[in-house]
Amino acid sequence: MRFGTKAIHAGVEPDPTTGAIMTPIYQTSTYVQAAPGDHKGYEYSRTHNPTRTALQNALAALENGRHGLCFATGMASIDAICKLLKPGDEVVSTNDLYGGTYRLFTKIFEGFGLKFKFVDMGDLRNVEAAITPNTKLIWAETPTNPLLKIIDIAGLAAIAKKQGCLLGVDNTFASPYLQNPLDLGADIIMHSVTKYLGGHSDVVMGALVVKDDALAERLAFIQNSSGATPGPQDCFLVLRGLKTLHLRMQRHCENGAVIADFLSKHPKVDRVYWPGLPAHPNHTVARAQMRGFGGMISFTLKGDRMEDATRVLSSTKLFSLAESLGGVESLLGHPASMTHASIPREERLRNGLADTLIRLSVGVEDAEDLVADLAQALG
Ligand code: P1T
Repeated sequence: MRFGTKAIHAGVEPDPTTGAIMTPIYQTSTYVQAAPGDHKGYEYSRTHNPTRTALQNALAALENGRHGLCFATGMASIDAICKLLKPGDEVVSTNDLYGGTYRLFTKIFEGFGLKFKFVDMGDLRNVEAAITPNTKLIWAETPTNPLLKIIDIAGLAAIAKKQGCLLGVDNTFASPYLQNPLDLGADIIMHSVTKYLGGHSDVVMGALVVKDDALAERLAFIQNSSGATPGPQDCFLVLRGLKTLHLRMQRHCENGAVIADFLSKHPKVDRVYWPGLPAHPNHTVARAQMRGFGGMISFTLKGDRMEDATRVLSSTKLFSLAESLGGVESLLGHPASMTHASIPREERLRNGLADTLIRLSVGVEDAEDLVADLAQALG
């Protein structure tokens, strides 16, 4: 099955009791048993829920995995991965990553004895240099949030295999439409489902997809034990969103290309970060491992003045100033004060995240209108 067909059909069967073509919202906490242990595969909705099962199967199919696991938020899914580890274990993570992930690693799990090293994964020698016998997980986001760096997943997988550790990839910015990390050798894919998979800015959710049965069993144990699972109504909304994932992503990519081109030529714009630009430092890797370049773009203004950035951030009419990304409507954000405020300023600056950086989540509106909006805000 090709991607668009899978987006519509994979994991979803007509409801066995009525034939309903759309998976019902099984709004129930528990399931009646005929005798102790005599049930239809469902006992309690923290552990299993039919609406969630359909979504988990759909996500596994879209990522070419065998098992999908949904969580209440993207952060809860990364939290579950960290719970695979034990005190003394080390994680080598990319240094450009979502601020909430950095916060979870440094403010929660360091306190439980895990050790995190943040390195620039643009050069894989930095990863090799950070590895010790205690390294149990390599954690990558690609494209990274918010600098849109592209990391060579197959190269990382070779390092992880040599070390005998897990490779986890946050595939939120790409979505399975643009890239499938399991096919490139990753062990775990993570998604903030909140973003492109949900696609309509009406759900907060996370997911993991894996191939390995034993790893899936351990993660399902953590999912059930820690209990950060999503409700059936949210699972239904994401099942509905998935049916147009391929159509939305096509338009996100087309609009992304138009806006990256517009910004690159604008006299007031300094740097444009979008992996589809031939001048992007990781463009070759992006071409090799992605099927398109997506709708996330960051940029800075000439002169690097905060008041200029603030004026742009406050002047758009179609791009709404808000956290999050991946919905049908265009958003713009200021990472330094919003999504990445939990990373200390010196560390942000060291990693190339300027105070004046503006991040766009380009939606699926008409590109001409989006360009006109940015033109008036920059003007
Ligand atoms: O918000 P939540 O569903 O818990 O997902 C966290 C998360 C994980 N990974 C990446 C790459 C993310 O971008 C996010 C959430 N990001 C934003 C809210 C944002 O605006 O960048």
